[in-house]
Amino acid sequence: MKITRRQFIGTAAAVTASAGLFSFNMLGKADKAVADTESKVQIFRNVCPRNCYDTCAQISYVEDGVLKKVEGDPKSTYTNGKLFLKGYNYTRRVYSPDRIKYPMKQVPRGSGNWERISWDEAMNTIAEKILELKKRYGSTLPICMNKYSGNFGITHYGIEGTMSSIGYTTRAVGTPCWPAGIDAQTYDFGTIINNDPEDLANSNYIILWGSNCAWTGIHSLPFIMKARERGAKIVAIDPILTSTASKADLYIQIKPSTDGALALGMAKYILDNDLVDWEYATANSIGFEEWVDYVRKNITLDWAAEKTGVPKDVIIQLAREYATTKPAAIWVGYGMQRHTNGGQNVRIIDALGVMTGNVGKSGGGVNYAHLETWGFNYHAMSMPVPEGSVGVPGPNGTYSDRAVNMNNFAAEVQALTDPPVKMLWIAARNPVSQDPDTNDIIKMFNSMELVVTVDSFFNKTVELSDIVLPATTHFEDWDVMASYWHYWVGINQRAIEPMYEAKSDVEIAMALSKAMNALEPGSCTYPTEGDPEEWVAKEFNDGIHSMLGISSYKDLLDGPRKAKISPVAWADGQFRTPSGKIEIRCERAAQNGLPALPVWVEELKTSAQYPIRFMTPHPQHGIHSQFQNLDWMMAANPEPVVEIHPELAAQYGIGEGDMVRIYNELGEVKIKAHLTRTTSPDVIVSYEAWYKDSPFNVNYTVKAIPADMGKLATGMDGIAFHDNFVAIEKA
Ligand SMILES: Nc1nc2c(c(=O)[nH]1)N[C@H]1C(S)=C(S)[C@@H](COP(=O)(O)OP(=O)(O)OC[C@H]3O[C@@H](n4cnc5c(=O)[nH]c(N)nc54)[C@H](O)[C@@H]3O)O[C@H]1N2
Ligand SMILES: Nc1nc2c(c(=O)[nH]1)N[C@H]1C(S)=C(S)[C@@H](COP(=O)(O)OP(=O)(O)OC[C@H]3O[C@@H](n4cnc5c(=O)[nH]c(N)nc54)[C@H](O)[C@@H]3O)O[C@H]1N2
Ligand SMILES: [Mo]
Repeated sequence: MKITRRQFIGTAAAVTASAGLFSFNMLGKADKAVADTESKVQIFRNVCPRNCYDTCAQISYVEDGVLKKVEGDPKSTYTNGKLFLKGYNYTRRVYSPDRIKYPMKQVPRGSGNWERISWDEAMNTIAEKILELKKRYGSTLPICMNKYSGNFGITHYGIEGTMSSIGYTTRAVGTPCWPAGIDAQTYDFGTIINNDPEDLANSNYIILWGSNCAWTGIHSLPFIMKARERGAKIVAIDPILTSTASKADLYIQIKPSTDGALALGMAKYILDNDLVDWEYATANSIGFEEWVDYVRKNITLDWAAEKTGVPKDVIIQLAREYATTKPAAIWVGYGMQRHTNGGQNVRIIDALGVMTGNVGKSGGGVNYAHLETWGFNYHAMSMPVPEGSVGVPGPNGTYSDRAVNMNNFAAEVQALTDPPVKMLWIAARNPVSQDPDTNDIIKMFNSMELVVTVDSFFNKTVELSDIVLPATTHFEDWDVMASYWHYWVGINQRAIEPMYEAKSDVEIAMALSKAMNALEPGSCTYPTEGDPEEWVAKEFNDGIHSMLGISSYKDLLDGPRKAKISPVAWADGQFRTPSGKIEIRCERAAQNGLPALPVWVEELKTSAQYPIRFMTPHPQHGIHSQFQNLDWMMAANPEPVVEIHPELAAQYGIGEGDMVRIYNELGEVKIKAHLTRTTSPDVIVSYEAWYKDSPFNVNYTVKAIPADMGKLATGMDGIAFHDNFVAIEKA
């Protein structure tokens, strides 16, 4: 479809002009009335609920009940009136002809033979199946939920609540995003806390270490650039010369999974040249001298250069600059911990921050993520199980849910026999696109008696479902959003009525409860009625109110609020570890079978059969399987490619635009080659995404290899997405 410039800016420009009649801080019901009489344009507050660093604060413009335009809310100094590329596509998303409009059933599963059904029929079919499985197996454990990052709104934890309300169930537990890094920082500091990203502007030296924030967290870039304008140097360390790296002063192309070796080489130089902040390190940490002893005895710059592929003089330059330019900040991205030694590499980088006294400083920090603003009630989630429910037996006659690893979902579900999993409830999740080993995921789906998916689009997971339920977008729903990176919290107002027959996940839970209780009273504890706005009100508490300086959730209708907490992580030196200090030597790590110290752990290596590393990081035009399917995104980025270094391509006789077959023992991906020197000759790159009407899916070749950490804080280890080895040939 051809998109004209007029289509793109026409309505938006008109709406801006009329919206300019009233001020941004005059929101709320009265102001909507003003809007109605003067301009017919209503403005609402929204926040993007995607799993993303930026969690953009939005203002939406509605005319005659139609969402005309979405823009960044200038009241958030982080979003600062701008949106990410994806955010400007929301009108296309809300009104996409591809949206799921009604509950539908597909007979047989996978046939494409969809038939519209009523909400009553959908809910009754599902309720009957749940009750039948419960009777057959004596528990609701055969019902398995997989929910993750489609919508991170706080009321969307009502999806977990839906499951609790029917009994003990099987749950996909863990996270594919960040677990190894979370554990690394939990071992070292007691939890994850990053400096306010707006504080990056105060830095004099910034290392973007395995973070492609120009694509995945763009609103941090103005703060980084502000620092640069003041003279700060920006360094990017990445196996790929990314868009982020292209903006840096120094780009270091590192061999994947060797970041710990680079950091150890830097530490060795810093020690040998007496650049250590001994005062900070010895006062605030335990085990520092033991680690120093390890570095002195075991590490050489030649070894670090050989391991990492980074020339020795570059390691020296980086070490000297990082240790002598204060304050210096490191942003540890999630890409670099998606490896079998990823957590350990983060621990080594943490130690580098400690040895140079950069932790607890404005403009400094080893910044990864935080959850300091997430202290909501989780009311929608916290549902009791029905009386008499049976689950996995625990001590003293108690029961619990059954956990399967989200990062090894297909294999773990299929391995369960007592009782087996018979029904899937998938919501805010697209495992057929996003999980490793797509062929095994498909096999697992095919072994189910009933698959129910709640989504807004006919994606690959919906294709393998029996029943699909239409989900609202965040403009059609009430919710509240926090970020795992910046310090702002904002609200989602219902800006437009739910489209077609869409319902929010909480409304679906209420509808299911009604159906179940009608069939068998007491079988589901979820409330059967409730006003969407009230569900949001119930998530707030005094802690959140005082953190945000508000007296009610309604205050957020005036705009998002920034948490009144220190913008500098660990400034008070009160670490949340068992010892209260930074644990360079960490007993908890040792107890969990990991090295006690931040020492080098070997990376996973390619084999003779599969000699090429296939990296599949996060895309610019979408977020996982979302957005790339929309018309504007398809127009901007019509097809996927695999990026291959010309030297590697020459070895296989592959030219620009040739079709390439990428394969290993799990499966294959066929895709067009793009020759580029932005990657190295031993790494090929394709960005994970779902292109509508295309079979492209990188995960056909991706194995469920665990990362080294994650269990401590997230219940399951992370996944080494980037330790993925393949062979290639011209297709
Ligand atoms: N546009 C967009 N934004 C997103 C997302 C999206 O899909 N699209 N996803 C969101 C989510 S869920 C997440 S988890 C975050 C992830 O955000 P990022 O942390 O930026 O994650 P990735 O794209 O996985 O990886 C970042 C970089 O790490 C590099 N990398 C991989 N292995 C190594 C290594 O061994 N060493 C080093 N130094 N670098 C390495 C990759 O080449 C990549 O350029 O972004 C969020 N934001
Ligand atoms: N090869 C490879 N695979 C990866 C990664 C990688 O780097 N490489 N990254 C991994 C990472 S970090 C992540 S976070 C995962 C992401 O994996 P997922 O969590 O599965 O992410 P999405 O593709 O965003 O899919 C979420 C689905 O939720 C739907 N959705 C949106 N809003 C709502 C809502 O309100 N209600 C309901 N019910 N549904 C909604 C969307 O339409 C979409 O279909 O992918 C992982 N997979
Ligand atoms: Mo993620």
